[in-house]
Amino acid sequence: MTRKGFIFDLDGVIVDTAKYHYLAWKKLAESIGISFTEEDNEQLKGVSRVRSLEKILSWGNKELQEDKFMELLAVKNNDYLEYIEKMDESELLPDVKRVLHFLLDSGQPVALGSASKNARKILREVHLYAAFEAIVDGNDVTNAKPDPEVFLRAAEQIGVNPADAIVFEDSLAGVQAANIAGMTSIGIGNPKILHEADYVFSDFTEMSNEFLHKLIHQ
Ligand code: B16
Ligand code: MG
Repeated sequence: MTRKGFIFDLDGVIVDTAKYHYLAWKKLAESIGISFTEEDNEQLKGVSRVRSLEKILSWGNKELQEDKFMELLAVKNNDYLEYIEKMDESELLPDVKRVLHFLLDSGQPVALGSASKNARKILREVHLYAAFEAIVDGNDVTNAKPDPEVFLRAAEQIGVNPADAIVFEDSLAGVQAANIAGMTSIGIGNPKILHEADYVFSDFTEMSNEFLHKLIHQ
């Protein structure tokens, strides 16, 4: 048995912030005459803020000057921040705490690997900041998922080889990043979207402690 390490994505795995990203992107897209649906939002999950705006503009066949682009990024983030200012522990997704505490009680190193630049703020608001031995977020990486950089850095910081790292992810881009890194990928969400993952659970309530025990000891 080798030493394992567990890496959690944030948005969509620990907290359901996707709905807030959706509302903020929809408002922004529509303000510049681009329609934006929940299906569009699905394609932005795990995708960095800059890349998300680039995608929205390409869907609307629009190009912007650099300063306008930066202004819109700030507008979107300010709207998003207004939603997440009010977050508290009640917005943790079901059984996140059980899974996290099972791993911590079993002595497993646990890290966060998120594309979000707001990750540290959100973790503090839901009182989970101290649970993570390492936090790697959108401020620390230059390459967005599906590039494996965020997970490789997280594994390095908790001292585990990529092959011994297990990633929980809700986005296809994130599952692909974990796979490219050579890690075990566990999709949390829709199996149709996350079919490239090694395992998929609709949410953590479906994941037993026995399954976690097997991952630790395999
Ligand atoms: P921010 P994750 C990602 O977080 C979100 O899934 C994605 O929708 C968002 O655009 C990205 O963070 C950047 O977030 O604007 O807060 O920097 O799922 O990788 O935890
Ligand atoms: Mg996510």
